[in-house]
Amino acid sequence: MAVDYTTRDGVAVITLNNPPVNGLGHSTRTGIVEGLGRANSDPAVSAIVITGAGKAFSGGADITEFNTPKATQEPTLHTVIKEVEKSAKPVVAAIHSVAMGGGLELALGAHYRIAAPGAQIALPEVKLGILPGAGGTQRLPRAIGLEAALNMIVTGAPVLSEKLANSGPNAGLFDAMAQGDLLDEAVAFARKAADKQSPHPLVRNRKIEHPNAEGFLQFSRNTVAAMSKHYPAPLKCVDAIAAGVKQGFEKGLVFERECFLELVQTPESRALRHAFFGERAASKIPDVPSSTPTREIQKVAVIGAGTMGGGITMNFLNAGVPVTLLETKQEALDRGLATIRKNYEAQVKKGKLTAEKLEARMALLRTTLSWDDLKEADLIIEAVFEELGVKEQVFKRLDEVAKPGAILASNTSTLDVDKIAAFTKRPQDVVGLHFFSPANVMKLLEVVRGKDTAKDVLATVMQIAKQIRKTAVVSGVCDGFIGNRMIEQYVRQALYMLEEGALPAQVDRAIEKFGFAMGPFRMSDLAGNDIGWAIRKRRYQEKPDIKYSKVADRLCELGRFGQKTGAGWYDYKAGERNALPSKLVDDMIVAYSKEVGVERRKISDEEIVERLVYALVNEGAKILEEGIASKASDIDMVYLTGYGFPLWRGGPMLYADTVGLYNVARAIRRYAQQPNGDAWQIASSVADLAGNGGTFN
Ligand code: T1G
Repeated sequence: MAVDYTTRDGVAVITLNNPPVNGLGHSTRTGIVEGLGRANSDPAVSAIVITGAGKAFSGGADITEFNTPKATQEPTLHTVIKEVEKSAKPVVAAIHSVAMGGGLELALGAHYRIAAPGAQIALPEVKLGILPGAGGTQRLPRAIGLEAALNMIVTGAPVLSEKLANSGPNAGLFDAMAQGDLLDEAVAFARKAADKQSPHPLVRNRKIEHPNAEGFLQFSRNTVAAMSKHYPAPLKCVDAIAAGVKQGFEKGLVFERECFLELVQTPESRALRHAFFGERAASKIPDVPSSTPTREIQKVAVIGAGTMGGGITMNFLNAGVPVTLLETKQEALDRGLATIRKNYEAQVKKGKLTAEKLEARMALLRTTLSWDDLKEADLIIEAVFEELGVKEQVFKRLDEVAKPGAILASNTSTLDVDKIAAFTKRPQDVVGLHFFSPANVMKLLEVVRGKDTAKDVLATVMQIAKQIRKTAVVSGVCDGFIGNRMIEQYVRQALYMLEEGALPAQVDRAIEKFGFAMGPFRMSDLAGNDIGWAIRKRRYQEKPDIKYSKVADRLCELGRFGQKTGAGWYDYKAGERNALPSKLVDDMIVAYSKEVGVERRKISDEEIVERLVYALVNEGAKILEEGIASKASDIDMVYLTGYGFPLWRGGPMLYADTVGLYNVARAIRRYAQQPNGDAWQIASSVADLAGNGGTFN
């Protein structure tokens, strides 16, 4: 049973014991109800304490049970909370560390609550695309007041327990804050409560005090509607709270339940839950057990103080890890240092960083021109010029200088990590750490595992990634790893569609309406069209048999590299960044179609979205088949955190599951019959899953 029961000084102590976060799964819920029954029928017991073992009071309902029979199997959380409220003997919730979601709702059903300071208190359901489904929208406003409760529920943001003690118009959430041992104080509190006359106080009986509830709720509805365009849950939170204010507790509870059942089925909620678990699953590498010992990383060195090297350095400084930054020339070092300082100063200006924190971070940074200063480093990351010869020099030098056991990482985005590892006598210590620009902002980190990369190296870099707050996804060695290999097919389709009849602004508008942060052409103008040009030229050499549209080369031959040259696929006014459709480019595209003899036709937005997104899905499926990625959710995490794929759609692979692989396969087969159809070699797993009704996730 996921609950322990003991008695102490005539007080029953019910301890939730369902690691890792005391999720309120069916066995935990059953244990609580049985504990309450036992306590109430034991004459030697005068009061009851509910508390949590381990690192949380409770992290809420067990999300893994959602949309399974267990989620609604009695005793449901509603039943548990009703049993708590009905208990003749006073129930005290003793909260430490974390009380979230259903965990907080359980505590709201208790007669009294006592908390240790520093506990994270939240109703984060909205972040999973649902809303508190066990009375949170009805009890929390009665505990801490309408405005504070609505804010917590709509944002899902945690609040520290000490901020919720006896405060606000409704006497606050906690009856006491523990000064010493939480359980001792909770038992003592419970014994005193037992002396009080029953019935013991219930949050549900409190009134919601507000001078103008209707006006506040209307204002909230307008504000929330404006900021939650693609997500239905936040507005439902407001509606459920409003129902309780207007129609009373019981009716509010019924309405909350209806909203919950509606939201938990939505694709948005499925996507958000998928991302929640996908983020955590990414750090688990199938053949690297979580018990794998990790190497101590105290000192980091970065080679190259350019845009990437500087951004990478900042990640470690932000996590309090000292960095030695190596360059070949003093002016490059000075420039890099100045850029890092400027980035921090911008944060200070925005109030996101204090001046003293800025200096503390800069104090962790040492710069040097001498390779000898790297010999103490535990982890060395090179971010030098993206050319194999340059990497060879760097890794040969590192092999001489770095101490045994140092992890040698390359920030390469396109080169073969196995080739780089082979430049050293210690390939087992070499790994790819592919940061995404700007490296101090983008959450995604592709960890590229060479064939010789040691398991403890992988375990170590996954741990470091968590420390620097990155979403790390392990990729095998292939051209472009996971993200760039897929985006290449996406761009290929985008260029073909220009040739066949579309124009840049239409393609971008269609995919941005689908939800991408930026379409392929605006993105290319931002990153620099010359970057793709260089990669294509290499590709033409390496894979002469693969056909590409040359329309992008025509653009580059005009020197139109994008924002950095003031013109690319779009025109840009001097010093401005908004993309203006360019007649010159559109005419060039039309002329190009004629040159290659392609009859231009009207291409629908639907076709644009299908060809761009299914190009990702199809390549992602091949990446899974080849074992480059170990799970579909890893591919989704790459696209959600590194490529601006809309979070409410859960990533390309989950989106394909949602559309249905049967339909994805049909569309791919249709496009394979069209001009440029040779790009559509359907992945065998897509064909198989389409045939047997399977899904990626
Ligand atoms: N259900 C199932 N598993 C959970 C879980 C949950 N609620 N919360 C965490 N886990 C797993 C997680 O997947 C990971 O698993 C491990 O616990 C450690 O998590 C009726 C319906 C609680 C602040 O949204 O915010 O209640 O990878 O790495 O950094 O109204 O987990 O080890 O196998 O995040 O210390 C509402 C979600 C649920 C809270 C702890 N509750 N969890 O953070 O550890 S819906 C939430 C968190 C609900 C009611 C509704 C965090 C945490 P694994 P972790 P952490």
